[in-house]
Amino acid sequence: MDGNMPRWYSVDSINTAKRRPAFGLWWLAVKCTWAIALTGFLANIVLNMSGYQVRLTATQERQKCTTCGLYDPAVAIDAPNPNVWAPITSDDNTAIWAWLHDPIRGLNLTEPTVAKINDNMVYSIDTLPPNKTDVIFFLDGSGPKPDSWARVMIYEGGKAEPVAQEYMVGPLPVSDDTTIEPLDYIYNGGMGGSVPYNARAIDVSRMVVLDHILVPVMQDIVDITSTIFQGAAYYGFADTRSTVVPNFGTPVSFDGSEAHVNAVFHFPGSALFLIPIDFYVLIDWTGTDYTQWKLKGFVTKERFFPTVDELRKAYNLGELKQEFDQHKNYDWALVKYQSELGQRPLESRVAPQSLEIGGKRYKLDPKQNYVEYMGWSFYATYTKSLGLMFYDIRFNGERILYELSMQEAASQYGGFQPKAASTLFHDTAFSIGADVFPLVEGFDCPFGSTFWNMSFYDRNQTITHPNSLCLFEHDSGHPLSRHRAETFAAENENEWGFDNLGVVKSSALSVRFIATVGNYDYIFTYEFSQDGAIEISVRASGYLQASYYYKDQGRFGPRIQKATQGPIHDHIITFKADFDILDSNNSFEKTELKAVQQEQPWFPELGSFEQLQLEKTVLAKEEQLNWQSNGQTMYCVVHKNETNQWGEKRGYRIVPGKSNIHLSTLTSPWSRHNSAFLKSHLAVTRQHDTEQFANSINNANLPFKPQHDFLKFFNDESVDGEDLVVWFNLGMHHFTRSEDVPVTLFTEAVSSISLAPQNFFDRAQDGDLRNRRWYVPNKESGTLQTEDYGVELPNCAINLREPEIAKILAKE
Ligand SMILES: *[C@@H]1O[C@H](CO)[C@@H](O)[C@H](O)[C@H]1NC(C)=O
Ligand SMILES: *[C@@H]1O[C@H](CO)[C@@H](O)[C@H](O)[C@H]1NC(C)=O
Ligand SMILES: *[C@@H]1O[C@H](CO)[C@@H](O)[C@H](O)[C@H]1NC(C)=O
Ligand SMILES: *[C@@H]1O[C@H](CO)[C@@H](O)[C@H](O)[C@H]1NC(C)=O
Ligand SMILES: *[C@@H]1O[C@H](CO)[C@@H](O)[C@H](O)[C@H]1NC(C)=O
Ligand SMILES: *[C@@H]1O[C@H](CO)[C@@H](O)[C@H](O)[C@H]1NC(C)=O
Ligand SMILES: [Cu+2]
Repeated sequence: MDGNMPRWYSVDSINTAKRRPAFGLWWLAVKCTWAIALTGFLANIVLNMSGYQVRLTATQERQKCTTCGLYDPAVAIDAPNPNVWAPITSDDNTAIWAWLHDPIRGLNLTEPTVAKINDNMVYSIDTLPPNKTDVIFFLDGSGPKPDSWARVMIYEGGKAEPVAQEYMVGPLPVSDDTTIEPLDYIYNGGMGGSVPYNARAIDVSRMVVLDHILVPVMQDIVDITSTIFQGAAYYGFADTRSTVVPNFGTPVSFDGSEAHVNAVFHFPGSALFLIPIDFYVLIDWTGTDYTQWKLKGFVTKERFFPTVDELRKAYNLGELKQEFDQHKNYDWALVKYQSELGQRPLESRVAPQSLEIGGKRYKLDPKQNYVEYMGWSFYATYTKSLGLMFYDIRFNGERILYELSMQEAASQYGGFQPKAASTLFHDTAFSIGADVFPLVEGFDCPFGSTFWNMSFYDRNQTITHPNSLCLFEHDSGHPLSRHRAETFAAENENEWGFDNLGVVKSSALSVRFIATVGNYDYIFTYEFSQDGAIEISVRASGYLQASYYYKDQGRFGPRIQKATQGPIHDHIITFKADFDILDSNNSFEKTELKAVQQEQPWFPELGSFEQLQLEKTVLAKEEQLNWQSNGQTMYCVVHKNETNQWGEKRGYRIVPGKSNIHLSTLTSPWSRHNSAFLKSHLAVTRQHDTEQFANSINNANLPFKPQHDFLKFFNDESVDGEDLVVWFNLGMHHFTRSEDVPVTLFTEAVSSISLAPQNFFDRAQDGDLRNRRWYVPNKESGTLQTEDYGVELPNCAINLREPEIAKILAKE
């Protein structure tokens, strides 16, 4: 029978159909075992068992045994356009490196491996996305392919007034036409692409030079630290006599005119974040002359000691004795099986899996990072600072989003001590996009997922992170839709007691990566559903940036180990959704569900009574918005005048999911003016090529005088019938708990949001899916008819393969 035709059969044949796969699976299981030993021996086997005849050839046999289709590669396609957002190539990077270092450029660069802080050196090379204005013309066929450009950060420590200066270099590939100019247009803080050197993003070399002051200070008091803190001694970052490791947060400056650092010490090793000691050193490291750097003081036992003398005096008086010893071993803090915790019944069986047993149902152009799936199409790319980004997201060829990208992953901590109290991380400053590593097949992503590499550049070297991005289609865990219909018509009454039953399978394509930024593992998942919705979720696992435990500081978080407190903190992850519902003539509709007093003439006895009613307003100007309490306002991006078949404006709704929050602190000095994008649930702005990013990687150290100020986006421009960008925040108020030990659990540390069609289509996007069942009683025969629409249930064995991580890592 033609697979496209509905297939009808009776209850009897359903039962048969049910038994057959069961038998088939048993048979194949046996065959697969044999196949290993007897390959080639199995031609034309004819088996007759329980009245069923099974005839398979050896080839069919092996296919079914080994793959079930789940390891088959996705169908290859050619993207309709080149990926104009693609990362700059490895060759481009090497050429840019050589070009910049050519003395002709006059940049006076020193190799980073030997550069001192008062030299000029290239700090990073990343991709500068093309302007949307240019790309739209190209996609519409009315403009040329936009040029490719790089953004280059140069630390100019050798200048009289040292700065970190960002440049744009292009067009690429490098040629005689290639130019270098300050990258100013994406920043609105008044200093363009240049920030004071004190505020430059922290890199390892800056931490190493900190030793110029930290080591003498710590050597001076080694008798104190080793006595008070279980042998703690610090002789330098790379000195094997060191028994503790310094750790510090950002910001390290307020406005670039000074630089400071608040270091805390931890016992070393992979779980160091959970085993801090109660010892802090505050340092002023303003400028590039480290002989001028100064000790600001020490903190321990909730007391501040501005000088070594004062610390020593308290020590001699016996006032520094610690109540709790910190763990020095950390076996208990590792993410491995802890046999002393016992075993749960049946847990040694393999866990359920989501597997693409029918073969992959998405198509890929891996060269262009282009994807098609169930009506969806989009391009993917990534940058070192922001990670994965999506462009030109369409459904059935109609554009919904021009861009969907993460803009910042921030966290801010609390505590009565100098480290937690002063920490606001902007993780893009730590190249969150490049903190990606091979995913574990079967655990991070399902067995049989498609894995892509991501590559970044360190100087003129290409660092490839193999298998650091995965794509997979998975079961949604619930049907997409279903209904069991009562008869509701006398003539249709039947002995089955219902009229019909329909149920539709739900699945989605997820694109996922994990960024391990020091202590934390963030898992980002973008899920494209068959109904036209996109869900974006972020989960966090990994170690807390824990604090030392103080008995009287319960207000900053619970005790989670003998000498460790889980400090309260917020995680806020900002996203950009540049909607183009069909084109760029869009509006932002707020639909409020109001309880109103109404009279209706047919209920005279009620007089005025309370009723539900929609109150629709169109956002006139750029604005930062919060979710209304009780979810009573719906936010939609709609086309200004295109309507669906029913005359309703076509649009997409922004549907809050789990933990849609904003930063709790609104005036904290550490996040004063550089974090406005963290401080509302949502924001709507007019798209500008000059407002491409919510943040800048140098902003973290400029809370009082930002390089880029998101608040300045809101300058009363109309957003009605314009090209709109919606910025939204995911996040977690991390109410730390004992269960954050050893690491935070993805199940609870999760935030999500959906973008879902709202009158975009004329009806639900489930009618054309054949992975469904339809049951109808047949009145004449009295049987229940089943329709399966010809989608065959696979009759194959599943041989899962152990992930070959060692092999993947060896290549790295
Ligand atoms: C080049 O930089 C070095 C420091 O790395 C500095 O001493 C020198 O004066 C600079 N040369 C010029 C021409 O600026
Ligand atoms: C983007 O547009 C701005 C003007 O708004 C221009 O200065 C800049 O060079 C353009 N960037 C690229 C990569 O073409
Ligand atoms: C990278 O740069 C170093 C020093 O500048 C040079 O020795 C090396 O050959 C370069 N490597 C490549 C791949 O260009
Ligand atoms: C991914 O990276 C690995 C290791 O560097 C390499 O062997 C493989 O060819 C890469 N895959 C693609 C598609 O580039
Ligand atoms: C957007 O649509 C409105 C309503 O039809 C129309 O008046 C306006 O010209 C359109 N704007 C653009 C930029 O196409
Ligand atoms: C929407 O407005 C644009 C610009 O005025 C016009 O070209 C288009 O035909 C309009 N569409 C509808 C359905 O009215
Ligand atoms: Cu957290």
